[in-house]
Amino acid sequence: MSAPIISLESLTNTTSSGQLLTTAKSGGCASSSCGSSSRPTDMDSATWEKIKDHPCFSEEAHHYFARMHVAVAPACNIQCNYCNRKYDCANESRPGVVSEKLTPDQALRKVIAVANEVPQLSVLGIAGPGDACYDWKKTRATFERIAREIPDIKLCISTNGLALPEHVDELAELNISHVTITINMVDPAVGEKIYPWIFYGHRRYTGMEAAKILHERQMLGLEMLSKRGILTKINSVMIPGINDQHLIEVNKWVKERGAFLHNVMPLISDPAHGTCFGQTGQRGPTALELKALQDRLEGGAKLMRHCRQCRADAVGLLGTDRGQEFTLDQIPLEPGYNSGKRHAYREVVSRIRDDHLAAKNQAITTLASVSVRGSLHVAVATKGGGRINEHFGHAKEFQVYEASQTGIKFVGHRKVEPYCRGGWGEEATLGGIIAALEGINIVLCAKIGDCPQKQLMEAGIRATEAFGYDYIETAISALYAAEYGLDLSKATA
Ligand code: CLF
Ligand code: SF4
Repeated sequence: MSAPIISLESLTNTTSSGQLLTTAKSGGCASSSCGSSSRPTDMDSATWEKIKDHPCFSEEAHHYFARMHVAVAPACNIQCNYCNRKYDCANESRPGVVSEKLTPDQALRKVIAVANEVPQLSVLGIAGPGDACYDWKKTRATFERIAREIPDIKLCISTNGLALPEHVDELAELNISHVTITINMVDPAVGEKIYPWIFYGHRRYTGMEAAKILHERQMLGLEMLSKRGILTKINSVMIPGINDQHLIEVNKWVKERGAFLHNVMPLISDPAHGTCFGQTGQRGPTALELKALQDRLEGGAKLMRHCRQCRADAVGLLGTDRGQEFTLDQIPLEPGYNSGKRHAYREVVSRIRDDHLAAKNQAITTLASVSVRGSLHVAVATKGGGRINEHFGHAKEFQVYEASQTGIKFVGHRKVEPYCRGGWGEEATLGGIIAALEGINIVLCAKIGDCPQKQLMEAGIRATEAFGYDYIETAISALYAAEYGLDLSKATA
């Protein structure tokens, strides 16, 4: 049973911490277990404490919490064939994007300004725009300043791994709790097709020799982090014909060395980005190819499927980017940190989360009671909070879930151009949305007009607003039961 509705919008658009708390109280809570842990049963409490408010390391947390990146580290020590240095590091960022570079002091100013305005903020990451471990002095200075000012923010770093081993002790000292290493290969013969050169120990290396050094440093860095209990995520760029099959091997290696998550990201290759792969016509994988590989990797290192390949200066919930609201020219020169909004928001979320967990458990019971085995692919328009709370026409992405008798799994997202522009539906855009929704059975949204609904139906995709503002799992389990029929003897057992 869903709680009375507390929309994410009502939580984040209020202007004061007092209003946030009032919203929470007036919304009420259907769960009798407010404040209890919504920790998954298969996870120890120490790990849960580390990931429960990290939007990248926990799929569940990404419905509630936001990250921000500060682009303080422009230098890089390797060359990837999918990177053009005019743009941000493509290992942890959307290719073809240029971020506003900051000094550590400017970064601190920006983080304070964001923390005062974005209550969901829980993680500060440094993901370039070059390599954060190679450009270490600026990275370190930034982390130090921010930890002093906002001690409860989680610190996160992303690196290609070459300069990682020499900084692991400092990372531990600085209390950096989450590290991402991009590992695209464990065989230098594959590596030399991805990395033309590296710069290491004051020397430039090329070919197999370069790939071998990079591989050894990546493995060493990963092992050192695991030994110190720092959570690691491995990013791998899936490059069809070069490392797509090989990533199965990569998954095994990183699991054996203690990686917490493996995030396989699609290569985004565009001749206009001026990268080597863009110019040679190397293609990226389709959404279905990516999903097929991710499905093959199930059972190995745990997979991350909710990555949005964000910018090196991204701000906000994954899937939205408020970075443009916080450029240096728009933020106060000396903002004082006020923790009120962030703390009030956390209190609200801990209440909602318990209720959401109860709804999920109810959904699992419903699924298990269905008489016929089947599957359902559902695309959801959401603004966060785990609810169906976005209009079809406003959605910039749809979250995709796969339902079966055994549960409901988040399997990815599909980015789209919003259908609605200035109050009118764009016919041309609808064609693109229908193509992006390939393989989807049902679309769930808070509102949809007759016209797009009809055209989706003609393309074999049902769309409904009947579950608007419900929890995603509640709606999907009800649809699944309607589709495949409830076994009443099990349902009442
Ligand atoms: Fe940033 Fe990366 Fe930390 Fe997250 S992003 S440094 S782990 S806080 Fe997240 Fe963005 Fe994907 Fe990265 S969605 S690109 S995985
Ligand atoms: Fe570009 Fe990042 Fe590769 Fe460096 S590590 S070459 S910045 S993609």
